[in-house]
Order: sequence, then structure tokens, then C-alpha cells
Amino acid sequence: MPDPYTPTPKDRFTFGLWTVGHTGRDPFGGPTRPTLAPAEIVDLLAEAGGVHGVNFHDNDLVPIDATDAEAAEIKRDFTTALKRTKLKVAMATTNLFSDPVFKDGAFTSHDAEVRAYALHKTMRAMDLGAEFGAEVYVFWGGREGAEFDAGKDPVEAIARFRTAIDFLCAYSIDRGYPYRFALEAKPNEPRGHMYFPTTAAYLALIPTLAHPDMVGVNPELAHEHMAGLNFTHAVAQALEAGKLFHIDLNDQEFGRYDQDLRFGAASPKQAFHLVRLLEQHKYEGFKQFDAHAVRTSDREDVLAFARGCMRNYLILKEKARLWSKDNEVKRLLRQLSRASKDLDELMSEHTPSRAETLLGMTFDRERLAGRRLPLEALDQRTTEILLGVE
Ligand code: GCO
Ligand code: MN
Ligand code: MN
Repeated sequence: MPDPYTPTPKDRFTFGLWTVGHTGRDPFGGPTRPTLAPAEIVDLLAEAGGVHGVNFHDNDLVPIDATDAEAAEIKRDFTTALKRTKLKVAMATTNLFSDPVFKDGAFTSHDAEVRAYALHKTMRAMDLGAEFGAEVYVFWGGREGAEFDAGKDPVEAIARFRTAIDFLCAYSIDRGYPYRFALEAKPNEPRGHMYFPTTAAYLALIPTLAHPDMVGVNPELAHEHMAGLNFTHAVAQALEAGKLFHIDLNDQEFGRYDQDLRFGAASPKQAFHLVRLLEQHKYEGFKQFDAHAVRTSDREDVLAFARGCMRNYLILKEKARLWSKDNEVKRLLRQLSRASKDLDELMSEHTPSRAETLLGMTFDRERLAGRRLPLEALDQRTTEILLGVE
């Protein structure tokens, strides 16, 4: 029997060049793994098996100080590797955080020349992504924030960010690119505090943009968990708004520094509810594993990391299927939901007469409060399904 948890490109799993290419460097120590060229990273992903595509920041592919000749050679090797492995480029993005020029922000910098450079660099990065067929363009504002609020008016910073996104939407349209923009929130790291700290903050910005239709969000599990928030609820809000354009999957203990663990490694129950949500609502976008193997890993273990991310998603997808057909789960869910066509109709939209009807109703609070809500039983059954109890 074939392994049911073997991924295929149809699963639309993707990895960034910076994820499996991570050298193990952290703020306390140098690399533990060799630097791989982009083409070598593509080969590694092909070896992992079943990966749909690869994503990059402009400078993951072409170093910021590469000459034209160097850039051409890297691009040639990368193209050959993509052809050889049949991997696609799914998403592209801009590195607006590594170079010291962006140390106090890119689109939100106080310095007009830095803001101009950020636009220039992003337009070029969009050209590069389009050259390789990227469909989604991600914006993660790594340095858009502050340690101290004395230095910058956050209202002005937010307005500057909006102006930049409006400019770049128009650029994308003008060039005929197929991009959909996905805004990625993070509460902190590398800045002490980042503007737009949560997915919900970006969802509130989007309707104020000049081209709201082409902009959605790219929520990341680790980022909401760093702030102690429920990721599944953030994704649900994006889905409900039709704005889930991309997703960054990884894992993270709540309230810690940025851990970027293998998907499913730290909080399998949260990951389960997330996968159940994505599958139930038929999310069809790319699922990027934005994480890296731990510092102790060698190449073989990096492969285990990449395979583990995809496998855990597929295992949780199967668990979600079992959960929804489980008789005990079904029975408990029936007890929890008490639908009423008449009442739903009455509450669906305000009319003066519906309001009058509602105002005239009497409610037996004691009877309502007395209804059973067997949530302990449901969560216990969920846990048992996850732990493999029949
Ligand atoms: C992080 C972010 C990044 C972004 C990437 C794409 O915590 O560093 O998640 O990995 O996703 O820069 O824009
Ligand atoms: Mn992250
Ligand atoms: Mn990310």
C-alpha cells in the first residue's frame, strides 16, 4: 500500500530558499551548515519529494551586491534547476530588512531617500519574481516598527506604508503582472514592536487601499503565537473576508522568541484545528512552510525537517477527515448546535418589524442556561483521535 501521507505537487506545498537553505546561524552563533546556492536548494527540495514550488526574497536569489554577470549566471543555474526538478516559483518577496540602510524602516522610514530606495528595490524584485512566474507577492515589513515610540509618529508611518502599497499595486497593474499581494504581520523581532502586529491589523488596512481587491494577507502561525494569540481565529477572519491569499505554516511555543519550528512540532492540536479549517473552507492557495531545521541538523536532517512539515499537514488532514465522520464527534456536535430556521430568518437582517418581533419575545434564561454543552467530552474525543485511539 502506498504511504497515504506522501505529498504531491497538487498539495501546493512550498518552501522559501531561505528556509531549507538556512545555515543554522542564530544571534548567538555562526552557521552549522554550508551555504547552498539557489540551484542546490531547488535540488534539495526535489529530493524531499512532492514539493510544488519554491519562493524567494530578491536577495536569496541574487545577492544585493551581485554584478550583472553574476546575476545572469545565478539565474541561469536556477532556471536549469527548476526545469530539471519541475518545481515552480510560487511567491516572491523583497528583502527590506537585512541591509543596514533599512535599519529604521523601509516604506515607513523617516528618510525620503530610504523610502524611494525601498520602492525601487521592490519594483525590481517584482520584476525578478515575474520573470520566474511568481503569482503571489508577499510584504513582510521586518524593520517597519520601533523600539521606542519617541522617534516616529505611528500615524504617519501607517500612512506611508499605505502610500507605498498603493504605488506598488499600480506598478503591478501597469506592468501587467499577475500578482496578488499578501501582507504578513508579525508582532516583534527583529524590531521591538512592529507596526501592523497582527493579521487583523492588515485586514483593517486593506479596505483603505487604492486597490483593495488585489491585496490580501499572509498569516503566519509563529507570528500570532509569539503574541499569545489564536492563529486559527486569525486565519478564519482572513478566510471569511476572502483575503487568505497565502499562508506561512510553521510552529512556535506561545509567547517565545521567534522559533520557526517544523509544522506540527510544538502545538499539534492547534495545527489540527488550523488544517481542519483550511480543508473545510477549501483554501486553495499556496501553503508555504516558513521555518527551518534546528541548528543541530545536518543535510539529512534538513530533509527530515522538510518532509516532516508536509507529512504532518497530510496526517492532520486525514485526522480532520476521521474527526468529521466520527460518530461520537457527530453526536456531540448535534448536542451543541441548536439551529432554528425561523429565528435565523428573524435575525438575518434588520427590518423595523423584525426588530419589533424580537423586542416582543420573552426568553427563559434559566432554561437556556440549563442546556448541556459537552465541550469537555468533545475535546477529549478530539484528543483521542489525534493520539490514534480508535
Ligand atoms: C520572519 C518572516 C519571514 C517572511 C519572509 C517573506 O519571521 O522572518 O516570517 O520569513 O515570511 O520575509 O516575506
Ligand atoms: Mn516568521
Ligand atoms: Mn513568514
